[in-house]
Amino acid sequence: MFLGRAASRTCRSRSVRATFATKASLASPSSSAAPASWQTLSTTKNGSKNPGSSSRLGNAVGGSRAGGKQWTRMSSTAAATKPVEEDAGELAAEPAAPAHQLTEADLQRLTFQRNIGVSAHIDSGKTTLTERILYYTGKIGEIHEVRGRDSVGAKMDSMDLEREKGITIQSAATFCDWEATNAEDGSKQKYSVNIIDTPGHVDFTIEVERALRVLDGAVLVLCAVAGVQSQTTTVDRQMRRYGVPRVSFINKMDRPGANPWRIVNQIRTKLRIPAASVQVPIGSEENFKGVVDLVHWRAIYNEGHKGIDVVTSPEIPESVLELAKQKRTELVEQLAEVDEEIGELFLNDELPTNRQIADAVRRSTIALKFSPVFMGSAIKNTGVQSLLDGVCDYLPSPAQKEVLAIDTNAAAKPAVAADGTAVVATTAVQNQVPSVPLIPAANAPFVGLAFKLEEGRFGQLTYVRVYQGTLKRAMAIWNVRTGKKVKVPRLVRMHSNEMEDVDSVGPGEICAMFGVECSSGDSFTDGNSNVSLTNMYVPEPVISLSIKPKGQETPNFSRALNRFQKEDPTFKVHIDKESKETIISGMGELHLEIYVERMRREYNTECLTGKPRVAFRETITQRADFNFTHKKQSGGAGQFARVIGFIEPMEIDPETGKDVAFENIVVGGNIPSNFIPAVEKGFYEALEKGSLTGNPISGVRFVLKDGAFHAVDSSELAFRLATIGAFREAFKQANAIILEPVMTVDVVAPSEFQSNVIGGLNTRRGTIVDSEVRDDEFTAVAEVALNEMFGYSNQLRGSTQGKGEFSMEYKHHMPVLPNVQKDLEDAYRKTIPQAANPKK
Ligand SMILES: Nc1nc2c(ncn2[C@@H]2O[C@H](COP(=O)(O)OP(=O)(O)OP(=O)(O)O)[C@@H](O)[C@H]2O)c(=O)[nH]1
Ligand SMILES: [Mg+2]
Repeated sequence: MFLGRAASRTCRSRSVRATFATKASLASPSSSAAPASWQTLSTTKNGSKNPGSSSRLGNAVGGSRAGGKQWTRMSSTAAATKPVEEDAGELAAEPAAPAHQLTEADLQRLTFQRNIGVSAHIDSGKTTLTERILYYTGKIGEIHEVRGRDSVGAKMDSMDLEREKGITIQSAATFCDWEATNAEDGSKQKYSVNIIDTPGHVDFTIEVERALRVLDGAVLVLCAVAGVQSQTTTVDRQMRRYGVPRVSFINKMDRPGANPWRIVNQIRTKLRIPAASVQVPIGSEENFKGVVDLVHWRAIYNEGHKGIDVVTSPEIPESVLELAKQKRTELVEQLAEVDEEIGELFLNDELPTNRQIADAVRRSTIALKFSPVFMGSAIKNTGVQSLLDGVCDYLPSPAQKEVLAIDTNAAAKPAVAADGTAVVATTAVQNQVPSVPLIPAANAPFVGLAFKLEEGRFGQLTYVRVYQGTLKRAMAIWNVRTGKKVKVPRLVRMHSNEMEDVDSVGPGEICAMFGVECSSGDSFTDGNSNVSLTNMYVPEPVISLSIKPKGQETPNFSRALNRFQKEDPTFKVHIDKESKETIISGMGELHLEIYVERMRREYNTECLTGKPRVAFRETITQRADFNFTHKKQSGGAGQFARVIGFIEPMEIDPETGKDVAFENIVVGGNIPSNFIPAVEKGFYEALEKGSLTGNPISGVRFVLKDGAFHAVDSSELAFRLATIGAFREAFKQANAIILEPVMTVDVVAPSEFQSNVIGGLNTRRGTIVDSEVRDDEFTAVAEVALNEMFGYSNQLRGSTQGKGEFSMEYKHHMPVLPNVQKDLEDAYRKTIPQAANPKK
């Protein structure tokens, strides 16, 4: 498998004292603020800055645009959804004024609620950290480790496979109550916290994607030795995509070689987020025993069984006093760059109070301008409670996160489906810019998003984020996509794989419903409003393999595949038209391996699989015109359609993620408008299979300029077939090429194996894009074609005495070398029947 778990998951580095490098390059407060990429997300719509409040708990803003985040519109890829309605167009509408107001009771509830995700690179300790959170909040009675000796396993890794492999495969949701301590007066305040622990492995990236789609804030976990790793960057991208503010947590401070300052610097330089530590460690490596809280200027230690007692002291240990002073100054300097109030004080040479610093951290974090950095060791039960306090202090409540929905009335007229129900054209809706603000008021009309599905013992379990209004058991709700009315038979709150029945769930909450059939990404309303939430981004599969059951095929085979496909939009199943084989596709070998194993365990279906194949694509490199007539006369009504236009290469649109487009510029009614959807349909159909290798085609814009029709013989079918014919002809003239997925490969190994590792990557035609040597360990980052990566796990194990680890993720598709293209085309030609093969 691709995930290099050759080495043990524990640290291997030699004991090296943390060196407190302090070369944070801070610009003066008057100079430019946040780096461009981070700033793009923090631009306020109304131009105002820092809308937070001065109270410790923040101002639940009830409909005003707290944080002023720029909405990042996402839609699924073109291949996944085909336009149904013509010209729905983008209506760049300004957000409307909210129709509902928050009541006092809403504010009381929402102010003390947090919805957070725990996300990071693989193995950084997310599940271990979540286990501590559940223990300290009283949700579980005892701590069990991931791969612990007691073989029980962590609460959030509930699947047998997760416990055996020691990795998280599915994200798990839970909720708990945390009594946050007010650092100023020691008073306690209860917060309700919904948590989703996500997997780190990129093969299960959709789990992170959908969690971040519905969460208000996140904890970005980093390893104190490895720092920012490749999946950290991926998770960072996902957080930006959905405008999720984050606090950073440098975990594994007990590891030899732990150096939090190097990691803070990496957050600034590699992730380009203005960040500063709000803590300084007391002791290091095996002597790490607490932190200095730089904001409230006190020492925090963990004592008692599993660190359950938090002991604070105004005495800062002498050994870290100087460093703490210096780091508090650095924190203020960094805040001065992103926060107006601190900036003013800084310019006037005034020192901010603890309260002013805390308020600025919260304001700038919620406004996506800053990430406060906490540190600790989950495994050694140190620093987790102060992180939880930080989540309550600095991350937004559901009322502080702007949520905009799409007005489906404006998007498209509903079409009528075969069963007579009204169907709103999905793509037309998804192409709209969301403009209707949703207000988490309990009395407002209900609006929720189904973000995850699971086949449960009692039917489909649908995870829902309630954005507006209240979801109640036995209530009738409308699926906006299908127009169907459904009843909610059962409503539950999830605690990993356990559930608790509830009668109603308020806005800002995460829950699950039983017995409601729908798809992932569907929006629900109570029928009183016609709004829809944008769906999440779904990456395309990069690898596939053929699969068949061992022995006789039973209904369980297709039952399992259907279920997995419905639950996981990155897992796809199709029957190859030529070979008649069942092909499964996914995000990586591990992804597919897990499903094959689950078929054996959960469906008693042992399967045989073929060699994994890379998901090639085809594209064009130059424009080609077409003028194609489809004509058939065989007695009765004939078929006639002519299409004229061109196809040309198209770059991916960074905003929509689409790299195929259909454009209609026909004037004068040469093709009546009722036939245009058929032309569009034909274009998308033609994209499904390229003529070079039979793989899907991407990167093409189809422009329909002109055509002709016949009053009697023209039909939708004729125009669809004419378009397919036109596309195929033009494709031949457009200098088509084959693209292959290229992966970013991240290898970590002891330094003595560096040349072996680099040599190994070179022989696989890899390009080294980054490398870092620290103490006795190094990281190499390379870009390698996925096709070259088969068997790398064994090679790495062999060349590093089992001590190297690697992970990889999809970067982009790149053209294959000419000789590879020829081989692939020859191989494809041999598989297709003679008639379809003009060269033979
Ligand atoms: N030294 C040290 N090891 C830790 C710490 N936290 C977690 N670990 C270890 O790191 C390994 C991975 O921990 P997990 O909690 O499964 O990490 P994860 O991020 O949930 O992993 P995935 O979900 O598979 O991405 C386990 O062996 C843990 O015991 C820590 O604070 N210090
Ligand atoms: Mg985990």
